[in-house]
Amino acid sequence: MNALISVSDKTGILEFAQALHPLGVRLISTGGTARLLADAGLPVTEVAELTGFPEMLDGRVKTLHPKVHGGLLARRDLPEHMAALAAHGIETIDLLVVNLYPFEATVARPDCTLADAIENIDIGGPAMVRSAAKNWRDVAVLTDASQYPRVLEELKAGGIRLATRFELAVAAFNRISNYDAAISDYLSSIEFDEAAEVPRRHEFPGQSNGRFVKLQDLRYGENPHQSAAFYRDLHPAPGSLVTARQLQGKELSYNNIADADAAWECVKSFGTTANAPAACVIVKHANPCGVAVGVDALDAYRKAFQTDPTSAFGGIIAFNRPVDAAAAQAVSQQFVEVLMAPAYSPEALEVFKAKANVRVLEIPLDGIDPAGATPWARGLNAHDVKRVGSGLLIQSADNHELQRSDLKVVTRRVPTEQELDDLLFAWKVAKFVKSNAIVFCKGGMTMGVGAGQMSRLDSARIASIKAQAAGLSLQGTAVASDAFFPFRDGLDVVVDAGASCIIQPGGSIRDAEVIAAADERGVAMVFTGVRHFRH
Ligand code: 93A
Repeated sequence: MNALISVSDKTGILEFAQALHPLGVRLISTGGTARLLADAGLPVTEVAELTGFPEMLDGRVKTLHPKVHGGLLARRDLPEHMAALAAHGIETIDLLVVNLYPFEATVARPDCTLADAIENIDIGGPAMVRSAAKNWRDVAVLTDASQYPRVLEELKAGGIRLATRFELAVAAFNRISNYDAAISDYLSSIEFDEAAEVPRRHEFPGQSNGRFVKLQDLRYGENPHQSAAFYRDLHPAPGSLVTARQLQGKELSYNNIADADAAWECVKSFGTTANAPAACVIVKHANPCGVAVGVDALDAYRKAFQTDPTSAFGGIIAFNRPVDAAAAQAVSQQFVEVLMAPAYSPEALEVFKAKANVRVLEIPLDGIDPAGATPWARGLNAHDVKRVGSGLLIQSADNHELQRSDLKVVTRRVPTEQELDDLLFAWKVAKFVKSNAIVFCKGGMTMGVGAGQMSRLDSARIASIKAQAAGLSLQGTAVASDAFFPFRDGLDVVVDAGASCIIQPGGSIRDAEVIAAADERGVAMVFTGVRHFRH
């Protein structure tokens, strides 16, 4: 049995080859790999010896030869194929072990030049992998070190199973497809400039072609009669949900993932660095039902929970801070579906051990660069995609961040500093509440959330009813409305409920009427000039 081994990442290859040798496998290898094996005392045939051609053009042509591709592609069940091999003195290659030039790692380096990238486009490797994978019935193709142990085990047990060969071929084509996508993404993302040492990038590779990698099949979709799977971008943004590590708990469901994303994106909007305020977001059915900032994770959680303890039951909870024992203790008092945080103290993890079903996700935030030039670098989605019938709607994601200086006071009464803080907090939350959104806040916590109603008036009423049900007083609260009030009636409802100040985009043809109503009721109102519909 002939094995051709040609790997850039040499992890585990020596051990693998050392295990192949006593099984009677003949080792054929390219320059660097051959040297490594020979230095360890293994008998190796150099590809150059096999082909009768030296590696040439700085290694650009090593394995591109009929002796290699004939040996990989010949069908062992076709006498004509075998006769052709014999006529040309070609031996079969039965096992191919290849991993490719590190293109992805090369272009991830900030100082990568176009020439570096081009030199790292592997040609011969993918060609061999394709040949072997096409001929999977006769050739086993390994493209990742994680596959070595299983193949070895099967070889020792008498031979690599057909099902395994097929699986390896599928993995091989996936690898090649992702590799080519990385090349295509990189090349389409650079601004060509003959003189530039390091080319400028429009966007991070992976954003341009929208390539996805399947993470897992899900048990079902939004409902049990729907099938579903979870995919991630080829190059996920740092700190995004898809980079999560599940530390314990049941398998994530489709709805868990959707809700977790809403909670996670919302909590990240309060800051991802160590000096950001501690924030906690509790989500139910894609809407925040409690959001708060506090002196620490525990304080933020307690406040967030107070908003709507009824809805928080079975909630999805996210923190932008490490969870310590105190916060873990508090959270473990309630029924929680999913918990997310950048880190957990060992004591906090101990607390959840007793609650084996709780899905605990750790999502590091340290890869995010808050001052990054692209949304990707800032840990944000660049695009938002929605399926419509047989089409797609694609938009740039709603990454707008309001600054204090963007606010325009439109009423006679000017908000106090405290009110301004509450207004900005309410606005941040409203962005993550489904439209129509009305959010009452005070002292860095939500006091009433009205979400997803067809009329803004109903959202306002619901927010106030919910605050009452939770035993919270809306006196002196700040209210955010994700889009303008089309009439004064919505404003009257929130002021009747106790609001003292309002933040909204403005822009209605009846703005004058709404501003006059605010003045009449003695409340302060600011316009943002931006709206946050979320459907
Ligand atoms: O430059 S190539 O595209 N031309 C080739 O003919 C070729 N054959 C194998 N690169 C080629 N390879 C790649 O060389 C393999 O995919 C592997 O990544 C690498 C192993 O080289 P070495 O054994 O010299 O370290």
